[in-house]
Amino acid sequence: MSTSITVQPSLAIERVLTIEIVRVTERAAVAAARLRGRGHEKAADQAAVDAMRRELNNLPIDGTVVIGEGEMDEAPMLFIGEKVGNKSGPKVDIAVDPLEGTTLCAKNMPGAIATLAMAESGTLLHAPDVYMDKIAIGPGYPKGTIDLDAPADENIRNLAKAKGVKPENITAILLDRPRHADIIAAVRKTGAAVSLITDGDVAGVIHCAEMRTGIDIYLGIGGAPEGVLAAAALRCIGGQMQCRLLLDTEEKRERSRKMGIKDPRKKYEIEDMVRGDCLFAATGVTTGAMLSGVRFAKDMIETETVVMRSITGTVRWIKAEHRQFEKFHLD
Ligand code: VTB
Repeated sequence: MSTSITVQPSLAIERVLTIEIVRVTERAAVAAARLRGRGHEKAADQAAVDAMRRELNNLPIDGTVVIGEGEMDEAPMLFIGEKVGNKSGPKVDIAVDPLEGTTLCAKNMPGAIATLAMAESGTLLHAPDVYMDKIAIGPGYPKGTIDLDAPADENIRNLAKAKGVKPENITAILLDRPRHADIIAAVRKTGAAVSLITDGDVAGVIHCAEMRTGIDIYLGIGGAPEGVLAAAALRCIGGQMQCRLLLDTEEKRERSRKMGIKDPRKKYEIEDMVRGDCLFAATGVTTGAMLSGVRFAKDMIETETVVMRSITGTVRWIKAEHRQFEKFHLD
């Protein structure tokens, strides 16, 4: 009788990629971090894009960017549809946000990250760069605890009930935008607390699944690409999320039709946005609630990355000390 374990080749490759993608977000984060606090959003973003693209092209994958920096004609690097990788591995979809929180980086404020998600080919939602209405909570609650179409106060009360606490013990996180005034008022009326962020709602959604952040629920409107990235993270660590694209003009509906969106009013669950197994990685650029930012020492660069894998639900927090930092200087 054989005791050997058969590992499906595709899974073995994917496991290796877990570590490979850490290098990709690390490089992007270091490149952006060099431009922290310089007031140049575009320059920091471009540095992150260039570094991420270079590293992606070294990976043993046959990858296609499905969420990227824009359409081919407007973004020369990591555009939607761009092929990345050295083609020696599996066909994968890739969602990237080389610098999530460009303003946070330019102003050296907390919470800028370099992030990407990778999934089996054909399984990531091709979300256009439009707004998306989102609601998310962490793992451990019965399905149906939240509903994107229910009023915010009802969601807060249902979540409190499911958690076994009073609404006063619930904290909601939202982007600090005038468009959220009504939701914020409704949440506060229940007695719950509101935590406001200026940017960076990929991390905002993930905070709901991290006990130590004290965040229970994400509410409000953010970017659709960021929504798919956050859904990939929740697919790995658990939680519930519902989203709807905000396609309020014919131009946006047409653009999304071209990207394969059939029903413009569809309410997406995590499994609709990330239809297969996935990996998610994020490296801190500036220090935030989730990750430490890049630290430049005299002869070392330190990074912190979180990397997740949906097949096993494993979450790794990787603190790296980079000593061959002349390589990074070349970026
Ligand atoms: C969010 C946030 C991003 O865009 O998606 C937000 O995660 C939504 O757009 O970091 P508005 O800024 O227009 O509200 C960012 O803030 C990036 O601009």
